[in-house]
Amino acid sequence: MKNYLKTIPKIKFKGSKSTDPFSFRFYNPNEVIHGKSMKEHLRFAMSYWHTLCGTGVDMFGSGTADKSFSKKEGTLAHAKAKADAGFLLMSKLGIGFFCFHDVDIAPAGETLAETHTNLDIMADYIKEKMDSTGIKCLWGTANLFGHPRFMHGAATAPNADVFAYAAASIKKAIDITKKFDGQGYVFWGGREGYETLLNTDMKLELDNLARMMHMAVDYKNKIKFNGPFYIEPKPKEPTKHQYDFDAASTISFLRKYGLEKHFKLNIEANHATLAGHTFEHELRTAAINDMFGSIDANQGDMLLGWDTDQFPTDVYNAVYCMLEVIRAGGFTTGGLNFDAKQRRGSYTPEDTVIAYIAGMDTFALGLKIAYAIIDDGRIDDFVKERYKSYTHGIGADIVNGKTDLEKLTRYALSNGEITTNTSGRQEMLESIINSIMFGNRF
Ligand code: XUL
Ligand code: CO
Repeated sequence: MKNYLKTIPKIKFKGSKSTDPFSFRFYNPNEVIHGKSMKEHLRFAMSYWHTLCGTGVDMFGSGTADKSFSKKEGTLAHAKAKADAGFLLMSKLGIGFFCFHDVDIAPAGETLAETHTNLDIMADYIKEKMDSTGIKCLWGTANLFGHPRFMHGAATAPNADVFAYAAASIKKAIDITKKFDGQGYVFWGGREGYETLLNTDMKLELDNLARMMHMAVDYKNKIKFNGPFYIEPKPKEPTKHQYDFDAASTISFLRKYGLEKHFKLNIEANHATLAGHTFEHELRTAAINDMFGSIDANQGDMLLGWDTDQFPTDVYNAVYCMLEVIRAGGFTTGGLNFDAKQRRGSYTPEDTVIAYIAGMDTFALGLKIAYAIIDDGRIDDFVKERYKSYTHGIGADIVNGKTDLEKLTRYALSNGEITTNTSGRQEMLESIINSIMFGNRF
């Protein structure tokens, strides 16, 4: 640990012409954009798991990155060294938040009681670091998918003892998140899904998932944990069919079981594309249902069918994402958590810093360009104009609930055939985006 990031300076904004790999080119934390600093708009968070625990292990080979921080893995000394490394990294990058799973921060014990003791020791240790640095917790969660006990699921496991174990883990993770004054708490149903209906009682599994969520809501209210609960949709991986498939199916689940008031969504870019949606589609779906909460910022690889969790460097995606965030009113309790890992071959601590800089610069561009698009006004004006038939006449009657099928039939009969429709002008709109993005450059 003592040499970790020793040669890396505190990362500063040096402007777009900077060739220093250890500088921000676009992210200028204190620059005010539309009344708020970039730091306040973007609310970046470090993912504890990828950054401090992930070594790059895959099914073809062992890890390439050393995350021992000079300590024996699986010990409390190692857990403390990871925390030291994480807070040093966040301080160097000026990242204000972190996100964690229970298993990321403390080693598992021989028993559940011992695991809880380890978690308490590490929660005290991390809390001190938070207090001395001012770094906050964006959200916490329980890992209910990694250990073999969760092979058939957690809240949706066929074994009630597993359900109870998962409940104990959720309770403990909420307790720790509250101790950290976390801004929210995430449920990602890692193994809440199934492989085949031949062995699955889907109705009981979904009912049980809802029972667990209701118990969590009751507990949250009991201990006065103020942050929202988030569900993070994902369509597949690790299970073939995950119950929280995408934003729409998650919202439908929440509504069916009367949970919608207690939850918002944590939308992850790579999960959206795995579901066959764009990132912005998922964000819009959350927002129009009053469930926009937080974001796991990363990107997938369109040629690969799994969750590659790459650091986001695609500026178009960041622009379309930030347009949705701004239109949803910006982040309140949420933020941009880099649920992202550097590639297996980019294995050094310097690569971690460079990867975060790349992601932060990409979202700084996304923020600035999204506001430029809004200020330009052509896109919003076009959409407004496209739907103007609903602002008067029969359209206004439809919107205001003043029509029925018979009235509309009389209208359609008297109106005659529809011979023209206005153009959707997709290519024009796409080239407006390009001209806003690159117009000043050439
Ligand atoms: C998995 C994933 C998780 C959640 C938290 O794809 O995104 O890391 O963000 O459990
Ligand atoms: Co995630």
